Amino acid sequence: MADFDRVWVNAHLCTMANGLGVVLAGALAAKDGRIAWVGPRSALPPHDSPVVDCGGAWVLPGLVDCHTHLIFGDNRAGEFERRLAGVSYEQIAREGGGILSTVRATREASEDALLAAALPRLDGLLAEGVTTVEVKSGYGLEFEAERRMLRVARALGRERLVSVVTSFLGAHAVPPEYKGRQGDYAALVAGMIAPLAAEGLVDAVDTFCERIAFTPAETEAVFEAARRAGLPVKLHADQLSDTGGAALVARFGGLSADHLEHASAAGLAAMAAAGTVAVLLPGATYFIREERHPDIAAMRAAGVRMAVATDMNPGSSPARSLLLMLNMACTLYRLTVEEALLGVTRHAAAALGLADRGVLAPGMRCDLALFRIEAPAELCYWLGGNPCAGRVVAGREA
Ligand code: DI6
Ligand code: FE
Repeated sequence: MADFDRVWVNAHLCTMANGLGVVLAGALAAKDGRIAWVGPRSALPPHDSPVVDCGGAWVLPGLVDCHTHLIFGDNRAGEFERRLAGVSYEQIAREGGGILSTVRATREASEDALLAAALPRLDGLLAEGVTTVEVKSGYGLEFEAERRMLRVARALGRERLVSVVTSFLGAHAVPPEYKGRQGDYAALVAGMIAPLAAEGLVDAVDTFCERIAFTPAETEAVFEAARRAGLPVKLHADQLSDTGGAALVARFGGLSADHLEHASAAGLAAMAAAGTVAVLLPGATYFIREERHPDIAAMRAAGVRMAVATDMNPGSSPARSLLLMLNMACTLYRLTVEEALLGVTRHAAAALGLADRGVLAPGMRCDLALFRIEAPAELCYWLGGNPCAGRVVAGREA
């Protein structure tokens, strides 16, 4: 008699084990928070464990949003109106608006206020079946404010049934007090990493390598500090121009390169060789009306794994729905349904360096998302609406 804690039956499975890895009329069993058995219900071993009837729902691995800035003060709806009047995202940034206006609002906010503002944004993702979310700092741009953001990120993981993975993004923009001294600020950011890591606040280090942000040399200085602290790196890379970001993060064996609208084929090939995941952020392409799209054909040809995320932030991608990003990844970037769903499960987990989730297989975390749909394609098809019928996190029903 098999010894399970709980068994889910009457479900169609997207195991994501080999492409979608569909198992019709499937079953899945958990033990100690891990998947103990998965397959066709007809082959389920005898057991006397509690059973959950999924009512014909489709079950995927819990969704992973691998790129968010969901902790921030205020919002930038006013800036949105200015851009509707023709002012560019870059122009606003050069005027000291953009990221820096969110920095001012974030620095003024208390930890409690930041947490209270972030919770409903997180709850919207959880309601869609997200069980792991990456949360970046990057709106503090000074030690205590960056630390406060990372503490709030950790608090989110205590307040909700979700895994929170943090990325330190001190090198997101140059704060006003360092205007004209960008290199000094990059050195300050590099010096923040060890003390923040010593407090257990940092899982990875990210940087915005771009002509309106940090140079490749400054990015390397931050990455060297991450390496000394034993932390993996990832990069906002080649979003508005080709700065060689994709090849740079690949050279550091980085977890991911994110955005990539302007990444070269050589940069993408370097990513493939390094196993660096491409994180596609169609919400940003759409919202700032970037005409250039990431070179999906080159990613496919090079064998780069592709993830899809919200990039939830108040400036370039106020996207609060990971499911809508699935549609945008297919509609804007022409990803297939299989590529898009891998992008929010298995490949998104890889972009966070997590090998214990994103696939329904024995030994993996029992993180599940249940959907009332007739076929997996519906998750990429609908614009709006939420077919999520439930979540399971480490074998616990959320
Ligand atoms: N690239 C982006 O699109 C966001 N950060 C980054 O490095 C923008 C963040 C913001 O505008 O607040
Ligand atoms: Fe981002």
